[in-house]
Amino acid sequence: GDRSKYETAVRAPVAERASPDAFGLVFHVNAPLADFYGSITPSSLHYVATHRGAFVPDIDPKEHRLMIHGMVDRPLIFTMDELKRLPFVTRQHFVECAGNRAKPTQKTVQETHGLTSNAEYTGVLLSTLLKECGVQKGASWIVAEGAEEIKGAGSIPLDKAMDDSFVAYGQNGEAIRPQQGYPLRLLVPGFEGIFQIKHLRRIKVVDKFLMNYNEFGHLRPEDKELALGEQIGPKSVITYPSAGQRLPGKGFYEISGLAWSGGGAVKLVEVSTDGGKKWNKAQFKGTPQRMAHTRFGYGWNWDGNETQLLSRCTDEIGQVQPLREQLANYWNQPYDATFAVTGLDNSIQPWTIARDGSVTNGFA
Ligand SMILES: Nc1nc2c(c(=O)[nH]1)N[C@H]1C(S)=C(S)[C@@H](COP(=O)(O)O)O[C@H]1N2
Ligand SMILES: [Mo]
Repeated sequence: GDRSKYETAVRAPVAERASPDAFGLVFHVNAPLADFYGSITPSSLHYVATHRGAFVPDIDPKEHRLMIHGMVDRPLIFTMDELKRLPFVTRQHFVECAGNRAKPTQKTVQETHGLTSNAEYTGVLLSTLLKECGVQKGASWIVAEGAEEIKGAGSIPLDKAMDDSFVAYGQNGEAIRPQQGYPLRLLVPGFEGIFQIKHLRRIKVVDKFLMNYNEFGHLRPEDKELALGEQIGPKSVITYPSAGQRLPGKGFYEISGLAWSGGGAVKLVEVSTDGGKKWNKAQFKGTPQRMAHTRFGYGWNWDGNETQLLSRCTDEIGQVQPLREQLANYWNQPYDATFAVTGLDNSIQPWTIARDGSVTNGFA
């Protein structure tokens, strides 16, 4: 059934562009992270991102095909029914757009971090399909393509395709919804959102990195560096309390938030309630999954004074979420209010708590 009429959380278009616009095009739409419990994003509230405002295609699953060709011994075309006969996996993964970055002007966690969501997906490992086709010696990359007029093709290293990538037809227990790629989407766990190709219809196996639609921001000198640059770094954000909310008074609050990393499972989340002087170990609510959001909590007694709340994620390969100052330092830029993060922004988000309990963006 429908949710209670008292529950009003909705997705909201990014500030830069109305959605749908005058032509009915849907651009990037943020998920209301502050209204989520646990770690699964309900499908109806999953963020949506499209290439240049692509229309969501109306695809009849009976007509849909996935073609695998290129450097393979047996090029194959799969129907949806054929895919569903094969061994499947069910795994939780996050998707995050490279455009998910906090700016000083943003007023809620939906605006600062709403271009990520997490769901349980069901589908067939790409390795199962690729082995069926017989990948030829010398192959090193795949190109994957969606079915809309803007195909959004992307190059993915063959090692990643053979490791944990899969083609998903299920999301949160039902068929993937049209905005998320019905009837079939590619999941490349931990890579930035643009590689999670929706409405997947074609995979070509090739022997070098190829320039595609998706590669406009990924020109790097060397294959390995290029592939690693597409992996989301360790990241976390406190969703309660977060900007736009107001604490009714001093006393106990369980701080709650989400942590994730493209490098694997979250190993540690620390919370600071004094602007970063002391870091305290947060508690996981459930077992952290690889490349998936993990819900964390930390019990806090607010004394009623002004302070800042921060969270910091460390993943299983030892990567630590940086402060914005550290990112500026890394990119050799001065750190001030005008600093905009180069590349993917996984910096620590500060929330300022005022004496009246109001919570605001610490970058403001
Ligand atoms: N076919 C297709 N795949 C696509 C896109 C698209 O517009 N078309 N958008 C990409 C972008 S930019 C992102 S961030 C993710 C967003 O996934 P979501 O809309 O399910 O959140 O899908 C990627 N895959
Ligand atoms: Mo994106």
